[in-house]
Amino acid sequence: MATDTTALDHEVRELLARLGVHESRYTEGELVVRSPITGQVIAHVAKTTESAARESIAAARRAFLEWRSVPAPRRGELVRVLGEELRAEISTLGRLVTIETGKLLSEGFGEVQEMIDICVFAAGLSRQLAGLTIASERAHHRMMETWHPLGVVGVISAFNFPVAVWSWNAALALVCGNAVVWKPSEKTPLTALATQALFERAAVKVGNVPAGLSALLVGDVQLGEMLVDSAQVPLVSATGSTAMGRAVGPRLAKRFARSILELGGNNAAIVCPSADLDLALRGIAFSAMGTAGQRCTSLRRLIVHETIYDDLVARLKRVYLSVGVGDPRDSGTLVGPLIDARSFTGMQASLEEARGAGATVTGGERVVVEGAEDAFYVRPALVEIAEQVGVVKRETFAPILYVLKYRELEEAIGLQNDVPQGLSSSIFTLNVREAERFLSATGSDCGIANVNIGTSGAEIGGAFGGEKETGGGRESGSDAWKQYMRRATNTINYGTDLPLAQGVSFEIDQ
Ligand code: UN1
Repeated sequence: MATDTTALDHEVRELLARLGVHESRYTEGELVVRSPITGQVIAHVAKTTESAARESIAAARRAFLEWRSVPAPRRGELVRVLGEELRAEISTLGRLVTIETGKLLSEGFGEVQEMIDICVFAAGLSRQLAGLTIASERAHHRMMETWHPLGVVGVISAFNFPVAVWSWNAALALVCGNAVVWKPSEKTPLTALATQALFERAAVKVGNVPAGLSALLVGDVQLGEMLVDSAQVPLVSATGSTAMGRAVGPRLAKRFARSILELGGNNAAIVCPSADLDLALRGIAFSAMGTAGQRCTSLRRLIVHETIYDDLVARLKRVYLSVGVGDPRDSGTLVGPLIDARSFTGMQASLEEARGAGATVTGGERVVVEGAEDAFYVRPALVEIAEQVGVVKRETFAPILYVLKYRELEEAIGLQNDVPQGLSSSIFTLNVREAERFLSATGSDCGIANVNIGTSGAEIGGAFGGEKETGGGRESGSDAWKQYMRRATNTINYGTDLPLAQGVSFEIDQ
């Protein structure tokens, strides 16, 4: 397999120009951007200075003060038009996602589709930001909840979903009446610049959108820290490693700011004796090898019943040894590159540790792609291991699938839950008792629990996030929007008396 390196930076220029990003933004800066497809430099992006970042946050605050008074359905119109802009550019932005992250083209397009989906959801939601009316214990009184805009929402996103995660937060935050300041991963500033340009295009089309309502901070960790520490930012939504969350969470808590944390996952699937193995195999393959194992929802542990273990593992090995590894733009490829050298080293270290614990490893070695010698392609690794030792309990952001054997469902659920993370999980079974047990209070302890599908590839309609070291945050669908608003409880007296709650008496002479 050969990859044409010369065409890549040329194509990046064309895509960015079409998406409305001015050349000076990506040719003259000090932030060096590489494509994991070839490892070659594709852009030099200007970093946001600290004073410019401060000004962006202040401008977002000013924009919020106007935006909060715009009726929510009109705010929804901006998000609807943003969705249209994304739809018009799905192949352009999708391709740029592929070039910048190394994910397959269908996944690059899928990521933009996920942005469109959340825009549609949020536009509808803009007419349904509804609060409860609650029965009052007092005569001629009414109680209700009103949801008000919150302020400037900070978004810190990771390289692997460089734009979709922003959109989950931004689409909701904007219809809820907030401004958004975004610090994307320093590995993926180009797709962020393009998304910001599309936002600006939508804002011009809609008209009367306050300047600075959505802003981008490009650069290092210090810029994210400015969001975390700014008194003008009441909520920060941060996606990344558990280590990042450990740094960010307490700093936000210290100033009583809100956080939505989406941190590490260590997702498992249980395969029961009754499972449809053809279906399970496809579900496992996509979740474990898709996006080269670089989703927070990637399948990392497989817990297989002893009676089907040999059959399933033999079939999985064939898939692992034959799956197409290479340029994600090629139609024969299912596994693209790792994001960088560090990721490769981390993967090899975990495999070494597993071998030391007696594991049998299939795959996992570097794959050299002609013309892409500076890139890091690997054959995905299937690791048979007897016990859930330390390395299995850690998240390695690479395509490693640990396979464990079980006898009783109880034991399988125990293994599934016995890790510090709690994002996604699934069970493959045709037995309704097993499925329902897995979904019950004594089953999976994760934020996402599926039956007969893999752990990754969630739709936007549900709340997305997980428990324990995954951070507890929920983004995207369901009622996640409530986190982007502040709740006021209102009690209204439309009578002529003033009865006090709980029967309290307080009579004054008048
Ligand atoms: C992530 O990896 O950070 O459920 C997000 C999924 C995608 C989102 C993943 N819809 O796999």
